[in-house]
Amino acid sequence: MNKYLDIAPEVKEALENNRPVVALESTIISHGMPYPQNVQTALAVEELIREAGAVPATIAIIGGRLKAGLTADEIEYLGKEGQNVAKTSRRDLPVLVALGRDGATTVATTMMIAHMAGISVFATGGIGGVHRGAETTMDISADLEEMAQTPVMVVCAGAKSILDLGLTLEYLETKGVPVIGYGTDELPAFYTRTSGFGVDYQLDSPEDIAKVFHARQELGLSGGMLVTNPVPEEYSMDPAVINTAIDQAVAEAEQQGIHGKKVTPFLLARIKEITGGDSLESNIALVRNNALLAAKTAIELSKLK
Ligand code: PSU
Ligand code: MN
Repeated sequence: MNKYLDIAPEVKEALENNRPVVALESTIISHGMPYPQNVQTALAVEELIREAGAVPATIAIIGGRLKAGLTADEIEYLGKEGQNVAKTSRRDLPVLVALGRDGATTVATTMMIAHMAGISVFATGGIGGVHRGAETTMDISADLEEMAQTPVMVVCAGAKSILDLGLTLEYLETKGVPVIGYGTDELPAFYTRTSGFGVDYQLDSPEDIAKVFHARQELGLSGGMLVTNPVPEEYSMDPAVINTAIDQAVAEAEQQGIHGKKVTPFLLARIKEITGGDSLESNIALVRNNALLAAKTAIELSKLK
């Protein structure tokens, strides 16, 4: 085992006995939602996964230690500190480990640490991707490169149109990452169930998702798989409202010269403000929905191993 990694006892026991485990990220806690909803959501999602019959493993870096599985106190700490905790992508890992610092893990680093721990299913809200205007800014999230090399399944609600969804799909195709629609043949756009872009494959059961991922593992293919799960109907937002808010936020980011790792948190926070907080309710509902699908899929996957 990696000497920098701590696996929580409950998670370790589940992994040793081939019981289903679902990884969860922490950037969504520190940078993706306001306090206290971030902590409430993180704890509720863990509970939901337990009720479904799997074990949750929220991932972060605490005092330079890579953690697979956090205590409620650690989740509370990450939520309360918010933006004070470093948003940690692949390039930041060695720095935080060497200097003993804290970090909130993005999709990329959560995949890395999940894989080190032996966890193959991970639930989140949305992933990073190719940003609008990337042809000049070259802003492409490290999440995509991680999907290309690390064998973890990521269950998300598609991608927000703060990204260029078409280019994001092209990138994933080039890198050999299967994009699955759960019960849909269209890529969901996070707050809304449709985007106008098709996915590679529609699968209609956790069992089929598990079978595809298992085959990918047995074939020895590198990289992960993206499962996109539409936000529940009753929580989906009016496309006109959300798209206007996104366009405004993207324009402001450009005017203010926001770049690098600040772009995504800036856009998420502005969208929340512009929609008067309406987007938060939908955000929480889709994270819960993804956690449940991930738990069911992890259960099916454990039957195949
Ligand atoms: N998209 C969301 N909510 C989030 C993120 C993305 O809807 O919280 C976070 C995730 O942790 C993701 C990260 O991995 O932002 C991507 O950041 P960047 O675009 O800087 O790679
Ligand atoms: Mn970026």
